[in-house]
Amino acid sequence: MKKQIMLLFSTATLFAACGGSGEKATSTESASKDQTEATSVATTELTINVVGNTMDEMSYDTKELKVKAGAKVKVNLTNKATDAAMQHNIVFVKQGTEKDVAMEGLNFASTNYFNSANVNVIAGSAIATPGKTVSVEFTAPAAGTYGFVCTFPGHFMKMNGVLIVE
Ligand SMILES: [Cu+2]
Repeated sequence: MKKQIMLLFSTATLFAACGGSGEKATSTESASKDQTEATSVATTELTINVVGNTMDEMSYDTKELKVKAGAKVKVNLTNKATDAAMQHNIVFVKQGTEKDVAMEGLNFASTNYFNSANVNVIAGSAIATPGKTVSVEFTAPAAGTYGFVCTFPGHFMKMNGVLIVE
C-alpha cells in the first residue's frame, strides 16, 4: 500500500517537472530574441501583474504603460492567480487591432495564442501560468498610442490596455 502511494506521488512530481520545464523553454525563447542587441542601450524595465482568479475577476493591474520612442523595453508579466485555468500573456499591438489579433490567435495555440508575423503585432510574451513571470523585449515604436492585450482564448475583452510611446 505504501509503495503504491509513493509511486503515485513520484508520477505527479514528474508531471509537474515536465510542465515547468516546458514552459521555461518557451519564455526563454521569447526573452532571448533581443538579448544580443540589448548590450549598449539601457533597457527600460516595466512590471505588470495579472490579478484575479476567475474569468470575471481577471485583470491587468495597470491599464497603461509608458515608454520613450526607440527605447529598449523589457516588460515582465507576473500571473498572480492560483487557479490553474488562469493563463495569460501580454501582446503589444497597433491600437484597435486587439480583438483581431486575439481572434487570429485562436489558431496559434502552439505559439502562445498570437501570430508574431501579423503586421499589427509589435511583440508578445509567452503564456504565464499561475505564479509565473514571463518577459517580452522589444524596441519601442514611434511616438503614439498602442494597445496591449491578453490573447489567451476569451480574455481580450477584460484584459487590455494602452502603451503610450512618448
Ligand atoms: Cu489572460
